Amino acid sequence: MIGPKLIQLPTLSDHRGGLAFIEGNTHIPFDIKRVYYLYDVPPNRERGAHGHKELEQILISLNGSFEVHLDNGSDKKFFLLSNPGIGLYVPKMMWRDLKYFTPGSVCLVLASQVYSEDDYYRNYQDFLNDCRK
Ligand code: T46
Repeated sequence: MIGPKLIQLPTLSDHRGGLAFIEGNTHIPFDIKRVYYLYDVPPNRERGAHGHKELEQILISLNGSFEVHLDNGSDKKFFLLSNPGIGLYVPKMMWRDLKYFTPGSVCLVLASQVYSEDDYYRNYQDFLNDCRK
């Protein structure tokens, strides 16, 4: 199974500023079926606290920074995202907690599936049980 990893996205920069672009199945390992973003996260608030059965995602900090804590049921890793030219690939079967959002930060998410509540583990023990199957 491919683990979580940082992906350097193509970026162009000149005197007018920066531009980054992403093509599904070229720069990231899936077709993009959904895009959403997290913003206006109040200080000390956390997002996530769930896992996904099939969903794969790329998380990008468009502004500010935040931490993404990942847990596959046996190993834990965390990533500080602060660069709009870098995406974090999060594979399926990964519990995630997003925390320490700085004021004004924006988290862009590219997802491999449309939204489905059936794909979520909202209970950590259920997630662990399925990881160990
Ligand atoms: C993830 C992190 C990074 C929808 O109706 N459609 C959507 O596409 C999404 C993402 C959410 N929702 C609904 C489901 C809930 O009623 O919006 C509500 C809040 O969702 P949730 O509490 O899951 O939001 P986060 O920020 O904790 O988690 C989200 C994603 O759900 C999750 O897949 O990896 O962002």
